Amino acid sequence: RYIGVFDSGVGGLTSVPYIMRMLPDERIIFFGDTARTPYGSKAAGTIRQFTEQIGSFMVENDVKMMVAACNTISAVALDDLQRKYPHIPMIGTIRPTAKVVARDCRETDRIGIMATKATVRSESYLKRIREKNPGMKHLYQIACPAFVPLIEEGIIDHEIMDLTIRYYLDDFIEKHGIDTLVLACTHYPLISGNLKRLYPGVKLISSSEEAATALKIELERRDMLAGPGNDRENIFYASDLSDNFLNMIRLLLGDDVERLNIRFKNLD
Ligand code: DGN
Repeated sequence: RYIGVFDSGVGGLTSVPYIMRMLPDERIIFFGDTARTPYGSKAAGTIRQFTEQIGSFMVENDVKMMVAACNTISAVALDDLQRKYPHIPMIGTIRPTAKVVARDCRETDRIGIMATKATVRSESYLKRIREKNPGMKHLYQIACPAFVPLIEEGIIDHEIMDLTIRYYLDDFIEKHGIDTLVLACTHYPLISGNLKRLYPGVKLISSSEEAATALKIELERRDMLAGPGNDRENIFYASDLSDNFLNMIRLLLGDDVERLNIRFKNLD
């Protein structure tokens, strides 16, 4: 059976290479809601309704586990989805990433959490990190809503992206003395090169990678790992087979898009 991985757009694709590397025998059904992205600036009720539609598509495909490779969905809608399908284990991005922050950072570290508006509004990261380690006092959030549309347009290695990063982060990092940035949106690993170049002393923690690590731990714990020789192929669905989606697949999974099983799926 497949692992269902989904995002509001192309961002969740950043978890896929990690999953492929860590779990080479697993097969993935990916769904990116590229026709309705971004979710990050939408109302909670809308995000829940869209997530429910993605969930039932995953259930139709009989997935054995789901990964919400999207912080916005994890913050706003994943608990509801898990209640609806209690028999399917679900992994989000926030709990695993918060656990790593609480475990690997010192209490004196000054943590900057970059995310969409919806994730920031939910305060999920603050709650989860403090649940794990109430001693972590220096937690600061910032919503960076302009990153997702620029990334979806492929505007990454360009001064417009650098200026946008500096617009959001220069003062934020300076004012709070940030030494660690949490990429609390699965699109943001795509600008980690820019971030490292602009703020070389700042450590980065990626929610895309932590979701993949959590998936591996959970599959092992539940004894649900696929055996070797799984000859199925990964399937990539999107609600709009846009150039951006294909470019992002090319960027993250290699040039040979023809060889991949890419399909259109409308959830409306
Ligand atoms: N990739 C999504 C996240 O991790 O929150 C955000 C995408 C969006 O809809 N803005």
